[in-house]
Formats: sequence, structure tokens, C-alpha cells
Amino acid sequence: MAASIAEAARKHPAPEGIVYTYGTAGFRTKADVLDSVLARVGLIASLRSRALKGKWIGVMITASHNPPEDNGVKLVEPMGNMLQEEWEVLSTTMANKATPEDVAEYYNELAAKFKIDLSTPARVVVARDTRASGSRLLGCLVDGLKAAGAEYKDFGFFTTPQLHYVVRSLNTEGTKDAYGVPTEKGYYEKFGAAFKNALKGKKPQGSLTVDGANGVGGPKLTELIKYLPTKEEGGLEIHVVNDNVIKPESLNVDCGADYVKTNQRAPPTSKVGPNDRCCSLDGDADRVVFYFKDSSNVFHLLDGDRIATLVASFLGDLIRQSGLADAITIGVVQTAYANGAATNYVEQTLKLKVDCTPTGVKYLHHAAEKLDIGVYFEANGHGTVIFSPDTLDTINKHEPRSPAQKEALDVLRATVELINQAVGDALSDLLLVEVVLAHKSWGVEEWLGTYTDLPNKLTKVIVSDRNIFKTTDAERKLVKPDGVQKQIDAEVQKVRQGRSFARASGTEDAVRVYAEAATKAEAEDLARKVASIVEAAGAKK
Ligand code: 16G
Ligand code: MG
Repeated sequence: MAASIAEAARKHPAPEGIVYTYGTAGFRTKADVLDSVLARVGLIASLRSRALKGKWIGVMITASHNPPEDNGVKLVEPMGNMLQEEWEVLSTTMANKATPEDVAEYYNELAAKFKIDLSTPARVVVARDTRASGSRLLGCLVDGLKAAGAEYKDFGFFTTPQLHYVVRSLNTEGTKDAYGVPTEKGYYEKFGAAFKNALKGKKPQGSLTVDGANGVGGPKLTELIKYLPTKEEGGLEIHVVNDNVIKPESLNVDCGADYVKTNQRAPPTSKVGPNDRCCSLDGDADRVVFYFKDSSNVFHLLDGDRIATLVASFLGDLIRQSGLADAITIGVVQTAYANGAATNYVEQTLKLKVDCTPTGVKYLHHAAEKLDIGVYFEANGHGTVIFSPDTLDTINKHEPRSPAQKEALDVLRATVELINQAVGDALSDLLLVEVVLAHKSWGVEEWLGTYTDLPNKLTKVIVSDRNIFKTTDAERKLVKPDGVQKQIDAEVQKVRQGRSFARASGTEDAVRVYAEAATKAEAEDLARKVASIVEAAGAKK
């Protein structure tokens, strides 16, 4: 075995001078320097599976919303969760081993450390997005898997959430927690049927235009549509745009969720009428944001905060109407980027508890796991809802006491099925939003009307070393460099409804600054002031 491990590493030598890190979303960088990483991830995935007695582990090759020339890779745990933190560190170490001998030695070291029996089967599911570099990188990954003697299933092109779905389904097949049939078709059948059941005769109004970011989400949505009720059958009219995966160089270019959220504008190609619902996916379809233009052609964004508030209010109603209010509580998990008005709305109007965590899906997911029903979304559109095992049990066993309770309970049960609980899933999330709007008989204007966002500004500052910026309180306060938070606080005091924070980015070499205030001018001014404080602090040695 050691010989084959070293051989795989030799075939894909690590380029000199590059330090790789398994970050918030796996390894991600320019595709042409990732071959060695993919081969080593194949080794790590095999070890992880063996450490878990042959459970299926997922490997997804994607760089999400990054430009077409980038790529990346992330590992998925058996229940469809993100990789355990300890293994992120081990993956980083493995990726940075210099020689084939070092790689083989580290492989054996890990086997010894975790008492892994190397004769246990290793099972790995692999898939990729539509990037041009994907097939080459898949080859490197497979070299690693074969060297480690792993059994693998290649699902070809998949959205990231489809991979999470298949991993969880494979590991729960035949048990009482069976998640779904572990195939692509099984995914469409599960979510298609749940959508129909959750609508329960309510007809979506108008149509939905979905921007696929020219990534894998477009064609997969087109496939999913075949499993949804047609407009004539009381379903939703969906138009898929920006779904050109034949031209991978167009991926995420002037379209997609990140473009819309960052630029606060619709993709230039968008040709929709006033108040028409639109949404944009990112390159691997684990993020979605909604938007529309009103009759005066003004753009309005309905981001992750809006999805969270909409869904939390709907679930709250269903729980009450089913007669479960005493048994189940709902909480909302956000990050510091959530608009203050959204937080206020959840606490004051919906009367639900809000938790704040650091940026990154895994932190929100972990916090949501502690709740009966945890609704978690980042403002950028990553998110889902998770139900604790006890809560699922309560919902399944509950006996309705009236026809009205039964009606609500049926919708609640179908909604649980419609939500991809393994991970935030743009396709499942967009269907969920449509179900809520249909039940409330709302269009985008009513949705937008629930509260008014505080004007806000996000900027970034390039500093010589972003790692000197250390935060606490879910990234809302700086503890280092000394004295900087005090200066920020002083600026925040000067504006009405002011709030601002600075944090080192986890994905870019920069410090991000967020500011919000009662008016656009105050928010922008506050962002500028805080950015210059950060810049000055970052310049000091
Ligand atoms: C990653 C995270 C995303 C987060 C973003 C923040 C996952 C799957 N993705 O893309 O949740 O919002 O990083 O980027 O966790 P930043 O640290 O550069 O601001
Ligand atoms: Mg993504």
C-alpha cells in the first residue's frame, strides 16, 4: 500500500512555494495548482471513511461562486455535514507534505493515530460542478482513491447539495432515518413530491425566473422541473436563464447569486417585467437570493435574511395551527452580516430567539442543531432549516384535534420533506420560498413589505497582514489590534441606528468592513471611517 500511495503522490507532485489551507469551504484556488491537492484529498477521504468503519464520504470538486479559472474541493461527512474540524487540519497537513515519501509516511501515521484498520473498506462518493478543469481534477482525485484502495461512485455533474443528499441517503439506506433513494432521480422525486404536497392545492401566483449562474444549477433545475406539477396542474411556471454550461468561461460572469448580492443589481441580461419574481443561484447551487424590479424600475433584493424571516414566520404559523406550539420552539441563526432590521423583525414581530455565529455555514449549522427547529441563513443566501430528531418525532406522532390542525400538520410534514436538511440547497430553498408565498398569497411586494432594511455598506480593506485582526462576540468586536474597537465604537456612536464591524476574510486576503445606519449617507460615511481606522491599524507593524 505504501508504495502505491507514494506513487500517486509522485504522479501529482506538489508545486513549490504554495501553502494550501482547508478553509471555510475546503481547498479553493487557481485550478492549475490543485492536482496534488486532489490526489491527497483522495487519500484523506479514504482514511476518513475507514475511520468511520466504511461509511460513505463525499468529495465535491467545485469553487462555487469563484471565477471560471478557479476550482476547489471539499469533503462531506456521512450525514451530509461539512467535514469535522480536526480533519480539516489533517487535510491541510496532508496537502502540504512535500515529497511522495512524506505523503506515504503521513498516511500511515494517521492510520496509526486513529487506529484505522487499513483492510476495512473505504467508500467515497465523488461529483463535480461544470468547470473546465473538473474532469482533470477528478482524474487526480481518482488516482488518490485507487492508491488507497477505496471503492468509489462517480456521480458526474452534481450541485453541491445533490452530493450531500446522496451521501446522507447512502449512509441511511434501509434504516429508520432513511433520507431518500441515493440516486440523482431519487433527489428529484423526493423534492418534487414534497413540493406538490406542501403546496396542498395552493397555486403559486405569477412565474419565477431563475438565473443559474451558467453553472450546474441550471441544467439540474431543468431536470427537477420534470418532477414538479406543471402550471396547468396548479404548479409553478419557472423560466431558467443563464444556464449555458457549454461555455464554462461564462460561469458566474455577470450573473449568479454573488453578483446580485455584491452589486445589489440584477444581471445585465435580466429581462423581466415589473414585480416579476427572480432568483439567482451560485456556481454550485448552494446559495440563492431573490429580487425584483418595481414599477419604477427600482431594484429590490430579497436576500438570505428575507428567506429566513419568511420561512420562520411560516413555520411558526404551521406549528401553532397544528397545535404544537407548547411542544416545539423555533429559533433563527444569523451572522453579524444580517441586517439589523431583520434581527429586529425576528425578535420583536415574530417573537423568536436569534443566535449570532461567526461567518461560515458550519458555524450556523452547529448552532441550529441545538434548537428544536433551527432556521439558519447567511445574508448571502446560504442556508436551510434543521429539525432535531425529537422534533421530527413529535411532528410525526402528533394527532391533530380538528380538521384545521390536520390541514396545517399535513403542510408541515411536507415542508419538512421539502427542506434539504443535509445542507443549504438553492433548489430546495427556492421551492420552499414559493410554497410559503403561495400559502400566504403573497407576491414579492408583500414579502418586501414585512420590514424595511437599514441602509448598509460592505467594503474591504487590503492590509499587510489580515491575521492581526482578531475578533470575539461572533465577529462583532475586535480584540486585536489593541484599541481599534474603541475607535470603531466612537464612530458608531455618531450616527443614528449605527452598527459596524471589521473581520478578516476567510477566503480572501483582506479585512471586510460592514456598516449600517438610519440613512444611506450615514451608512456609507460610517463604512468609510471604519475602513480608514482598519487601514491605519493594518499599516502599523
Ligand atoms: C465561504 C463560506 C460562506 C461564507 C463565506 C465568507 C461555506 C460553505 N462557505 O464561502 O458561508 O459566507 O465563505 O467569506 O461555509 P469571507 O470570509 O471571505 O467573508
Ligand atoms: Mg456555493
